[in-house]
Amino acid sequence: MARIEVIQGDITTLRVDAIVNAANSSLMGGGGVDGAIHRAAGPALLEECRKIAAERRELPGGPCPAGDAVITGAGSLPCRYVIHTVGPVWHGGRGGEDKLLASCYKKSLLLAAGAALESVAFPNISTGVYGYPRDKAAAVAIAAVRETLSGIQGISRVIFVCFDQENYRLYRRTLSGL
Ligand code: AR6
Repeated sequence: MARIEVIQGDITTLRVDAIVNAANSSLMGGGGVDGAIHRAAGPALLEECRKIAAERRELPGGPCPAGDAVITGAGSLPCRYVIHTVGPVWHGGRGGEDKLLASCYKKSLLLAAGAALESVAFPNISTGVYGYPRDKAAAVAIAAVRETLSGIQGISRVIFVCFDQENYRLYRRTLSGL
Protein backbone atom coordinates (compact mmCIF):
# COMPACT_ATOMS: atom_id res chain seq x y z
CA MET A 1 0.00 0.00 0.00
CA ALA A 2 1.25 3.46 -0.90
CA ARG A 3 2.34 5.95 1.71
CA ILE A 4 -0.05 8.90 2.04
CA GLU A 5 1.59 12.16 3.14
CA VAL A 6 0.43 15.70 3.83
CA ILE A 7 2.56 18.79 3.35
CA GLN A 8 1.88 22.50 3.35
CA GLY A 9 3.30 24.38 0.37
CA ASP A 10 3.31 25.15 -3.33
CA ILE A 11 2.63 22.11 -5.51
CA THR A 12 4.59 23.57 -8.45
CA THR A 13 7.91 23.07 -6.62
CA LEU A 14 7.61 19.29 -6.14
CA ARG A 15 9.94 16.80 -7.82
CA VAL A 16 7.41 13.99 -8.05
CA ASP A 17 6.34 11.92 -11.04
CA ALA A 18 3.06 13.82 -11.42
CA ILE A 19 1.31 16.78 -9.91
CA VAL A 20 -2.44 17.11 -10.30
CA ASN A 21 -3.96 20.36 -11.53
CA ALA A 22 -7.38 21.62 -10.41
CA ALA A 23 -8.29 22.75 -13.91
CA ASN A 24 -11.51 23.82 -15.60
CA SER A 25 -13.29 21.97 -18.38
CA SER A 26 -11.71 24.08 -21.13
CA LEU A 27 -8.18 22.98 -20.05
CA MET A 28 -7.02 26.45 -21.09
CA GLY A 29 -5.72 27.60 -17.71
CA GLY A 30 -7.23 29.88 -15.08
CA GLY A 31 -6.54 31.23 -11.60
CA GLY A 32 -5.58 29.51 -8.34
CA VAL A 33 -3.42 26.42 -8.56
CA ASP A 34 -4.19 26.15 -12.30
CA GLY A 35 -2.69 29.60 -12.90
CA ALA A 36 0.34 28.82 -10.73
CA ILE A 37 1.00 25.55 -12.60
CA HIS A 38 0.73 27.15 -16.05
CA ARG A 39 2.94 30.10 -15.01
CA ALA A 40 5.64 27.78 -13.68
CA ALA A 41 5.38 25.31 -16.58
CA GLY A 42 5.56 27.88 -19.37
CA PRO A 43 3.87 27.84 -22.80
CA ALA A 44 4.68 24.19 -23.64
CA LEU A 45 2.03 23.04 -21.15
CA LEU A 46 -0.68 25.26 -22.62
CA GLU A 47 0.23 24.04 -26.09
CA GLU A 48 -0.24 20.40 -25.02
CA CYS A 49 -3.52 21.26 -23.32
CA ARG A 50 -4.71 23.01 -26.45
CA LYS A 51 -4.08 19.88 -28.54
CA ILE A 52 -5.94 17.64 -26.09
CA ALA A 53 -8.81 20.13 -25.86
CA ALA A 54 -9.12 20.18 -29.65
CA GLU A 55 -9.24 16.36 -29.78
CA ARG A 56 -11.90 16.26 -27.05
CA ARG A 57 -13.99 19.30 -27.95
CA GLU A 58 -17.06 17.25 -29.00
CA LEU A 59 -17.40 15.58 -25.59
CA PRO A 60 -20.53 16.51 -23.63
CA GLY A 61 -19.38 18.91 -20.88
CA GLY A 62 -16.38 20.20 -22.80
CA PRO A 63 -12.89 18.85 -23.33
CA CYS A 64 -12.63 17.72 -19.68
CA PRO A 65 -15.99 17.45 -17.89
CA ALA A 66 -16.14 17.58 -14.08
CA GLY A 67 -14.86 14.33 -12.59
CA ASP A 68 -12.67 13.51 -15.58
CA ALA A 69 -8.86 13.77 -15.98
CA VAL A 70 -6.20 13.97 -18.70
CA ILE A 71 -2.41 13.72 -18.56
CA THR A 72 0.27 15.87 -20.22
CA GLY A 73 3.97 16.52 -19.92
CA ALA A 74 5.12 19.16 -17.47
CA GLY A 75 6.89 21.89 -19.47
CA SER A 76 9.46 23.60 -17.24
CA LEU A 77 8.11 22.19 -13.98
CA PRO A 78 10.37 19.94 -11.87
CA CYS A 79 7.82 17.10 -11.99
CA ARG A 80 7.51 14.80 -15.03
CA TYR A 81 3.80 14.95 -15.78
CA VAL A 82 0.75 17.05 -15.00
CA ILE A 83 -2.62 15.37 -14.58
CA HIS A 84 -5.41 17.87 -15.20
CA THR A 85 -8.66 17.09 -13.47
CA VAL A 86 -11.80 19.18 -13.11
CA GLY A 87 -13.53 19.29 -9.76
CA PRO A 88 -17.22 20.00 -9.29
CA VAL A 89 -18.51 23.47 -8.49
CA TRP A 90 -20.19 23.31 -5.06
CA HIS A 91 -23.95 23.80 -5.36
CA GLY A 92 -24.95 22.76 -1.85
CA GLY A 93 -24.13 19.07 -2.09
CA ARG A 94 -27.25 17.74 -3.82
CA GLY A 95 -25.83 17.74 -7.33
CA GLY A 96 -23.61 14.69 -6.94
CA GLU A 97 -20.60 16.82 -5.99
CA ASP A 98 -19.15 14.10 -3.74
CA LYS A 99 -19.14 11.49 -6.52
CA LEU A 100 -17.61 13.93 -9.00
CA LEU A 101 -14.90 14.96 -6.53
CA ALA A 102 -14.11 11.31 -5.69
CA SER A 103 -13.91 10.61 -9.41
CA CYS A 104 -11.23 13.34 -9.82
CA TYR A 105 -8.96 11.56 -7.35
CA LYS A 106 -9.74 8.11 -8.70
CA LYS A 107 -9.26 8.93 -12.39
CA SER A 108 -6.06 10.85 -11.67
CA LEU A 109 -4.58 7.87 -9.84
CA LEU A 110 -5.69 5.47 -12.58
CA LEU A 111 -4.01 7.67 -15.21
CA ALA A 112 -0.83 7.76 -13.10
CA ALA A 113 -0.86 3.99 -12.64
CA GLY A 114 -1.48 3.52 -16.37
CA ALA A 115 1.63 5.58 -17.11
CA ALA A 116 3.65 3.50 -14.57
CA LEU A 117 4.18 6.51 -12.29
CA GLU A 118 5.09 6.04 -8.63
CA SER A 119 4.54 9.38 -6.90
CA VAL A 120 1.55 11.71 -7.28
CA ALA A 121 0.82 15.03 -5.56
CA PHE A 122 -2.72 16.46 -5.27
CA PRO A 123 -3.93 19.95 -4.41
CA ASN A 124 -7.19 20.34 -2.50
CA ILE A 125 -9.38 20.14 -5.60
CA SER A 126 -12.53 22.33 -5.69
CA THR A 127 -11.82 24.03 -2.34
CA GLY A 128 -10.86 27.41 -3.86
CA VAL A 129 -12.89 29.15 -6.56
CA TYR A 130 -15.28 26.18 -6.83
CA GLY A 131 -16.36 26.62 -3.21
CA TYR A 132 -16.43 23.02 -1.93
CA PRO A 133 -16.45 23.03 1.89
CA ARG A 134 -12.95 22.09 3.02
CA ASP A 135 -13.86 19.52 5.65
CA LYS A 136 -16.20 17.66 3.30
CA ALA A 137 -13.66 17.80 0.47
CA ALA A 138 -10.90 16.41 2.70
CA ALA A 139 -13.05 13.44 3.77
CA VAL A 140 -14.02 12.65 0.15
CA ALA A 141 -10.43 13.04 -1.10
CA ILE A 142 -8.88 10.79 1.52
CA ALA A 143 -11.54 8.09 1.17
CA ALA A 144 -11.28 8.12 -2.64
CA VAL A 145 -7.48 7.89 -2.59
CA ARG A 146 -7.49 5.05 -0.06
CA GLU A 147 -10.11 3.12 -1.98
CA THR A 148 -8.42 3.57 -5.35
CA LEU A 149 -4.98 2.63 -4.02
CA SER A 150 -6.35 -0.59 -2.59
CA GLY A 151 -7.25 -1.70 -6.12
CA ILE A 152 -4.09 -0.73 -8.03
CA GLN A 153 -0.39 -1.44 -7.91
CA GLY A 154 2.71 0.62 -8.62
CA ILE A 155 1.95 3.91 -6.90
CA SER A 156 4.12 4.12 -3.79
CA ARG A 157 3.57 7.69 -2.67
CA VAL A 158 0.57 10.07 -2.67
CA ILE A 159 1.05 13.58 -1.30
CA PHE A 160 -1.77 15.96 -0.38
CA VAL A 161 -0.35 19.45 -0.86
CA CYS A 162 -2.22 21.99 1.24
CA PHE A 163 -1.67 25.63 0.40
CA ASP A 164 -3.24 27.04 3.54
CA GLN A 165 -2.94 26.09 7.17
CA GLU A 166 -6.63 25.27 7.61
CA ASN A 167 -6.52 22.57 4.95
CA TYR A 168 -3.18 21.31 6.28
CA ARG A 169 -4.62 20.84 9.78
CA LEU A 170 -7.78 19.23 8.38
CA TYR A 171 -5.85 16.67 6.35
CA ARG A 172 -3.49 15.87 9.24
CA ARG A 173 -6.48 15.32 11.50
CA THR A 174 -8.55 13.32 9.00
CA LEU A 175 -5.64 11.08 7.98
CA SER A 176 -4.74 10.25 11.55
CA GLY A 177 -8.39 9.35 12.22
CA LEU A 178 -8.77 11.88 15.08
N1 AR6 B 1 -0.08 24.85 -4.68
C1 AR6 B 1 -0.99 24.10 -4.02
N2 AR6 B 1 -2.26 24.48 -3.80
C2 AR6 B 1 -2.63 25.69 -4.27
C3 AR6 B 1 -1.76 26.54 -4.98
C4 AR6 B 1 -0.44 26.08 -5.18
N3 AR6 B 1 0.49 26.81 -5.84
N4 AR6 B 1 -2.45 27.67 -5.32
C5 AR6 B 1 -3.71 27.54 -4.83
N5 AR6 B 1 -3.82 26.34 -4.19
P1 AR6 B 1 -8.45 26.57 -6.89
P2 AR6 B 1 -10.80 24.95 -7.64
C6 AR6 B 1 -4.99 25.74 -3.51
O1 AR6 B 1 -9.28 27.81 -6.80
O2 AR6 B 1 -11.52 25.36 -6.40
C7 AR6 B 1 -9.14 27.90 -11.58
O3 AR6 B 1 -9.36 29.17 -12.10
C8 AR6 B 1 -6.09 26.66 -3.03
O4 AR6 B 1 -5.73 27.26 -1.79
O5 AR6 B 1 -7.12 26.65 -7.54
O6 AR6 B 1 -10.80 23.50 -8.03
C9 AR6 B 1 -9.42 26.79 -12.59
O7 AR6 B 1 -9.09 27.16 -13.91
C10 AR6 B 1 -7.24 25.68 -2.88
O8 AR6 B 1 -7.20 25.03 -1.61
O9 AR6 B 1 -9.24 25.37 -7.67
C11 AR6 B 1 -10.89 26.58 -12.42
O10 AR6 B 1 -11.65 27.52 -13.17
C12 AR6 B 1 -6.98 24.64 -3.95
O11 AR6 B 1 -5.64 24.90 -4.44
C13 AR6 B 1 -11.12 26.82 -10.93
O12 AR6 B 1 -10.06 27.68 -10.51
C14 AR6 B 1 -7.94 24.68 -5.11
O13 AR6 B 1 -8.28 26.02 -5.41
C15 AR6 B 1 -11.04 25.55 -10.14
O14 AR6 B 1 -11.40 25.81 -8.83
